[in-house]
Amino acid sequence: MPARRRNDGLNMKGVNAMRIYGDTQSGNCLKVKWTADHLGLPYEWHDVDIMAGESRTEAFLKRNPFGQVPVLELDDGRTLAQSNAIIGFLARDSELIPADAYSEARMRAWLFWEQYSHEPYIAVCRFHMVYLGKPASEREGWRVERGEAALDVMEAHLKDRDWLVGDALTLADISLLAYTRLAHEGGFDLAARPALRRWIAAAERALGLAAVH
Ligand SMILES: N[C@@H](CCC(=O)N[C@@H](CS)C(=O)NCC(=O)O)C(=O)O
Repeated sequence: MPARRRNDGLNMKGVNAMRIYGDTQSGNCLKVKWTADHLGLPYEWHDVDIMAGESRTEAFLKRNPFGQVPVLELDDGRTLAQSNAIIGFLARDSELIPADAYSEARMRAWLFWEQYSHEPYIAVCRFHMVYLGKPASEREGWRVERGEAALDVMEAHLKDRDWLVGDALTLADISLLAYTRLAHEGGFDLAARPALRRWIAAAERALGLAAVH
């Protein structure tokens, strides 16, 4: 069977820039920005104020019926939602995806884990505090517990590794960096998690981001 071609025929480095619809306070959106920036892909950034309902307008819902950012819009008008799907698309055939099939699968396992076992707890606690202005004491206990457990899993995994998968930055690091580096804004404390703090600093350096800690 011939090897599958991953190029869809679009020239991502072409003249017409793609558009990213997002909120620069949102980790899900920043994953997409960091990936495009790291790969040197040209894009136009369009700010969407989710608190003002801009992700629920008729025009926006045509781009993403779920009414959420981020959304990628290609120069031919096709759109793509879901942060981890978008970064996978942008980074196809790049060094951000391990070449070896098993390592690539492990990287994708972290992306699924991020959306099911990390983001709903850490990012949502942060949403309640940063966007809705609630104090840490009003966070939902079950959500806090699962967020703490997710951070513990990462701390244990990174204890004797520099990166989540293999020996270089991959999409797994980009995806998980987004809300882990902002965990304190959701009331989580990384002080007793030295491996996580070291990994955050290394990933921020690799992406050229100013440190948040
Ligand atoms: N699973 C989605 C989650 C996207 C998401 O939750 N987006 C939030 C901002 S971080 C949003 O647009 N919320 C507005 C709304 O739901 O109305 C992804 O990874 O892209």
